[in-house]
Amino acid sequence: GSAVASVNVYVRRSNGDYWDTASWQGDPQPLAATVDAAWSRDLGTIDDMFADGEYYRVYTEAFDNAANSEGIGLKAGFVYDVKPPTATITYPAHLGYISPTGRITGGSYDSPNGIVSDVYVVIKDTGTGKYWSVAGSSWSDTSAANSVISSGTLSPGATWWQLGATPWQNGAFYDIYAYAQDRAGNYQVVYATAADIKADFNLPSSSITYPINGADLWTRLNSVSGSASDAAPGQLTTVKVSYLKVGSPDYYWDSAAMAWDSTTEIFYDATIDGDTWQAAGISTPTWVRDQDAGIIYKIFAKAVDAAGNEVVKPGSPADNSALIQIRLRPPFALSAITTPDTSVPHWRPDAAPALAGTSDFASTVAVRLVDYGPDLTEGTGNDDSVFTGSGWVSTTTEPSLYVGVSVFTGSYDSASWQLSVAPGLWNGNRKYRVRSKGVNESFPAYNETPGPGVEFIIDSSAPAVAVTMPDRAYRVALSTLSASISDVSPGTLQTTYFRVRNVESKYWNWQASTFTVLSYPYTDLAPAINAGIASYTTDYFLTGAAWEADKAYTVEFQSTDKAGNTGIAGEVAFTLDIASPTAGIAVPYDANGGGLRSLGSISGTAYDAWRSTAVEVAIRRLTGTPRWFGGATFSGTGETPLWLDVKNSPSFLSPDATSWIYNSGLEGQLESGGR
Ligand SMILES: [Ca+2]
Ligand SMILES: [Ca+2]
Ligand SMILES: [Ca+2]
Ligand SMILES: [Ca+2]
Repeated sequence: GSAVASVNVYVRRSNGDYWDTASWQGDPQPLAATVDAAWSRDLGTIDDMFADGEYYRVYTEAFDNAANSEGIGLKAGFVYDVKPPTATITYPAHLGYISPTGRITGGSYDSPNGIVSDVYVVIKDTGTGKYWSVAGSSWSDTSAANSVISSGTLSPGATWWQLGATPWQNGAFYDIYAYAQDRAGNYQVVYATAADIKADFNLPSSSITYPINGADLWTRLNSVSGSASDAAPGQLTTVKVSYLKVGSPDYYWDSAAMAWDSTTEIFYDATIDGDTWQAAGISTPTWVRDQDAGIIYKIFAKAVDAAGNEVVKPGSPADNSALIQIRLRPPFALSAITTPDTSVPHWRPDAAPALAGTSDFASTVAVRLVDYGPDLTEGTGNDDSVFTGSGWVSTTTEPSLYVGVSVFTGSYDSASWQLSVAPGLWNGNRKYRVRSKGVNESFPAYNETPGPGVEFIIDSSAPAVAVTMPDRAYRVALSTLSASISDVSPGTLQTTYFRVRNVESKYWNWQASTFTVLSYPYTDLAPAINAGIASYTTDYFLTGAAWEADKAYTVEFQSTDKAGNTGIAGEVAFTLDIASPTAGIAVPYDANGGGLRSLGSISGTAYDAWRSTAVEVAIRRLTGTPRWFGGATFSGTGETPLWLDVKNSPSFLSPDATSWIYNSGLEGQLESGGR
């Protein structure tokens, strides 16, 4: 073809707009280039004509002298990048530690569509003030920026990097800086810094102190503990523990599977406290210990320091080392009783709970339940009996009988049990002892030796109670409430009270000192109990201030024993008869003052607001020396009447003493003409 005569240049941004030397336009904008050996075109100098990170394309169209076009072709593309990239240091940590083989590692980033081209790392020994030069493989007085491209790795996406150099000296301190460069040549201005990095080449140490190496254990093993440390300036960070069950083959404990099934070693973090550590709970395995000869386990506790140095696993177990070996045998079965508790509870036979407890390392639990017999004393009287599950037999016949529990739930490692006794099988008013024995049915040699057990009482009868004061329906005073009270041994009284109710159904309230509505505990009058007598008094009773004349009251009394049996006394009503009764004489009646020819009896009436209980008469002869009739003769001298009770036969007193007749040999003692 012929020579190029002219060239048009097109500059297009990512949204399809074209640059016209002053602004972006939607339509193609041919910009005529200067054509020489090469072409060129000034695009104008407008601020912000390019956006950071945006991709631009350059097209050209050339024409020859005949104005033939070669067509528009994409000739170039570029990212306009004016923002610096960034790098960060992820290892070693700021103020942290580095191990002998530790390599400085970090991340890098440039805002799209920029790309990080390299990361430079400066390593300063703060003790000597010198800088490490990877290229020179030496420490120098001048700062050296070491390229990860030259010596290290930059990931394909330029987002991760690592410097290959490890110029560390044990015990030295370093400051490390890193900065990134992008492909447009922009540099990170503010360097990433990891300062005061301590080089720690010294391995930490750890040892297992419990259990001790070579231990042969029948007991539970809930935790492993030991000590660990790291020499300054190093710092202990973790203690990792692995567990190996020796067998054919050996397996490591795998807590994810909750099984001894791993052929690779798996570590669990212990809890560190100063120079000691403990592995417990989730960080300890579920020990298998189902062989009489025991099972061998190896435990390795590996301390790790902040620089990542780790304890090297010893070749064989040794005392006070990081690797021990122990033998775990089946533990002795163990049981406990939770019901009854140790307070010697009292239960009613119909309300007695099931005997209950727990067990460890037991396939079941057996129980010995002994009734002390009527003498209420264990081991005496030849009257003790032991529960068979359906009844009772003499302990002499069955000196070591244990019965199986009725409920056993849980596992060999941890279970709960119950023994239910039907209410009708209990012997009432007796004292009992229950003992439990954890049983390992596979290895009876590991059965529990039972402990002393726990006592309790079955109380089948309510307290016997009866009100003894007030003792009759009418009283001129009531200073004290009394009742008889008893409970059959070994029952024990627990809550006993009187209540006094008035006709308005209100109760004597010891706090308010008046009658109120029922108000616990103030209307319960707790008596003193002594030798089977319950008595209660208060100043208001003693003075009578509590009582209103001629009013009726009812006394209630009850007592509940420790087992909850309640005895309720019959209610006793009484009336305070404080006003005096009146009595009238109907016979003798000397209507005209002329005297009487005979007087076989004296009779009359009596009246009281409430019922009277007695009438007494006194008869005095006024002629001669005045004398009172004594029942047989006029024998009483002096002024004090001789009162004669009308009730004495052959006299007559009506019910409620409203009418009466005194007839007791008076006739023969009356003198004619006498008065
Ligand atoms: Ca950039
Ligand atoms: Ca160390
Ligand atoms: Ca006994
Ligand atoms: Ca009782």
